[in-house]
Amino acid sequence: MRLVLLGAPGSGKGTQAARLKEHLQVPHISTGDLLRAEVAAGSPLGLQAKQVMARGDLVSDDILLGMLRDRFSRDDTRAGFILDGYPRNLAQAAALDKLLAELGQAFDAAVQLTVDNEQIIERLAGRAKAEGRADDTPESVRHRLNVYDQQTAPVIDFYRQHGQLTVVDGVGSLDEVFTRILEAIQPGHEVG
Ligand code: B4P
Repeated sequence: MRLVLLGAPGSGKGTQAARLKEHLQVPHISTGDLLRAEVAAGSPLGLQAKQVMARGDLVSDDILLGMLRDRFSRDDTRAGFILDGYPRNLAQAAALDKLLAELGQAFDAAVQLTVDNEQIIERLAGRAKAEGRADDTPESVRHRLNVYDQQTAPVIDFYRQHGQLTVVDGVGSLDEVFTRILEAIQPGHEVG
């Protein structure tokens, strides 16, 4: 199974991807996690990304594509993947299509998790308390939501127009949302 998870910051992409990974037995590729690992390692790329991420802006398309290319060069992605956090703008959507075509692959579904902004702000305030992530400050969250509306929402429209979009209600318990995603991507299959 090859899945692309879409949705605003705090919509539950990372949370659900971790569960889907176990269920589908395919790797979870989170561009946010890849970037945070670079920041934690203090690599040149991480140093470049750190401030951009803390502000809630998007890191450059070139850096992201390089990271993604590198990750997809590993054998474990051949059987499938859950891509979380990419693409975040139309240029990245085009780059993903090109990369997958080069690899002779195509994704099965782009799943959008929908959650209203009020609930997103509440969730990320909760994570700020629990984890202290630099980009979960109220100011950065507001900015990330604007960036999402301006740059990522067009990606959703693009996949919708191409008949590749599956919309899933992201509000509810973790189990409820997980079940909805499985029903959407594997209609008729037992969730178990
Ligand atoms: P990401 O790591 O992708 O962060 P995110 O959008 O906040 O989503 P995340 O997956 O972590 O959170 P989730 O919704 O699961 O990106 C961080 C930054 O990295 C970006 O701002 C950007 O700077 C950079 N970046 C990443 N990808 C990039 C790209 N392609 N191009 C350029 N830059 C890029 O969970 C949020 C919270 O909600 C959690 O606390 C969770 O416990 C809670 N939650 C989840 N589901 C819930 C539910 N059903 N009910 C209640 N709470 C729930």
